[in-house]
Amino acid sequence: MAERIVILTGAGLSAESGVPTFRDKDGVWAKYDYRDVATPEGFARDPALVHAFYNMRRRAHAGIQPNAAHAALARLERAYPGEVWVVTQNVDALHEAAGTKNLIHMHGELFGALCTHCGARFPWSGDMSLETRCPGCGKAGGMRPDVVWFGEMPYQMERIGELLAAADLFISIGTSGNVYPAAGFVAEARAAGAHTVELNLEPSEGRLMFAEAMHGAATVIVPAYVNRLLQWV
Ligand code: BV8
Repeated sequence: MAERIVILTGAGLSAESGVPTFRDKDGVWAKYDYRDVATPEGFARDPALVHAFYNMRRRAHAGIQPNAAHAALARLERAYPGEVWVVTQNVDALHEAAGTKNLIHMHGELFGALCTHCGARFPWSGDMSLETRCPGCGKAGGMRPDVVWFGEMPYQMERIGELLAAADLFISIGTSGNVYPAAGFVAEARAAGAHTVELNLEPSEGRLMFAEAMHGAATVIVPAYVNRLLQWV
């Protein structure tokens, strides 16, 4: 029986909650060039466009709910005798809403704000603009979404490395395996001797790295896999 389970999640986990993925045919990057809205250079070039992009996403996320896959992962954490950790690339708040506690947002959080003047962070659910004043230092012109853009270092990488080095089971769910360093976690888990499983709508870029795979919609295959894990406890 696995002692520590580390689960990497991506946009495919939230797709059935109505959150668009990034690289599917009608995904986010089909409508926006990531260099304009998800890089520090894009933010420096046109902050109003980037604020509009994230304001639109915050509003679109306001009414969404976690789905059966998020619920199954929260149930696994509650019922499994070993440690269960979720490392998500997603910036939505659906894992928290489903009850997951051991959670790392490696790409930051849509409902978080960061002041580039004073470094303070705040929960943020409304719109943001260049005129927005920092609740901490009071200055305008420095507030940004607390998300990790391309070329920026993802959060808690040291902690994630520790979790992967001690993982017995690594499960990757709903991610295309395009974005690093997240796409490299399966290799780290394998090197640590973990069993590696991919649960995804279709085989990902990293398909050959996984010892086991189940393909289908997350709301079907994730609860099924969690039931399999819990039947042995
Ligand atoms: C870093 C922001 C180094 C928040 C995101 C050249 C220049 C610059 C950088 C690079 C470069 N070449 C490589 C890099 C590194 C770069 C990278 O990997 N680029 C790729 C594109 C080649 N990575 C970075 O820049 C990272 N930082 O490397 O820093 C560094 C070192 C030292 C010091 C400083 C820095 C930072 C990467 C983070 C970028 N931020 N988002 C936001 O606005 O959301 S990335 C974005 O992609 C999201 O976070 C998303 O989560 C992530 C990954 O995408 P997926 O989640 O996999 O989503 P995708 O649509 O791709 O796939 C969905 C999958 O679900 C599909 O497989 C689909 O089949 C499946 N699916 C769909 N529906 C369902 C389903 N599965 C199940 N059920 C369903 N219903």
